Amino acid sequence: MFLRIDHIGIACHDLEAKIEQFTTLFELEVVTREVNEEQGVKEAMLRVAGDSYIQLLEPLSADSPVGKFLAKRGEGVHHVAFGVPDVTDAMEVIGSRGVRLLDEQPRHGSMGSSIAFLHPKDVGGMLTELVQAAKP
Ligand code: V0V
Ligand code: CO
Repeated sequence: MFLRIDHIGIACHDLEAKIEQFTTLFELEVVTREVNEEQGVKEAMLRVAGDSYIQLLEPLSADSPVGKFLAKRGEGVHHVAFGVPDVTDAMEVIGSRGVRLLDEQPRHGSMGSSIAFLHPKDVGGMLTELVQAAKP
């Protein structure tokens, strides 16, 4: 069902400072920087290898998902995203197995992808994202 770990999302207070730290420390390349109003984030994708990334996330507001997470838990791993061939198919199959979907339909994600989230309480406490990459 999964093609790869697409990205690990890390919540932070200051995106530019975290980019500076990660690029220096791990010699990672910044592939994109985007603002996603719907998800309430300013984010950057740093390539680890192939199609696997670290996604650094700064909230646009305190009442966004990442803003609430930071207030409650502080900086750290916010979600894990898996690549899937077809996000709608994956949502249907996983949903039919009793996992709560946080999105009724796919949403716009980083780099033109289509994404959907699964409830962390149904997946071992891990907020899980499904990612269908944009067509090349
Ligand atoms: C909350 N909980 C988490 C969690 N956030 N557990 C693990 N990882 C997280 N990130 C736990 C929380 O501690 C509660 O457990 C329980 O889930 C319910 O949380 P809550 O605080 O009552 O509810 P909210 O309002 O904070 O909502 C949490 C959810 C929300 C996960 C439902 O954040 C959401 O819908 N997220 C999906 C969208 C999102 O995260 N977008 C930002 C990334 P206890 O304390 O009751 O035991 S955008 C992105 O990745 C993009 C654009 C991309 O990849 O392209
Ligand atoms: Co993500």
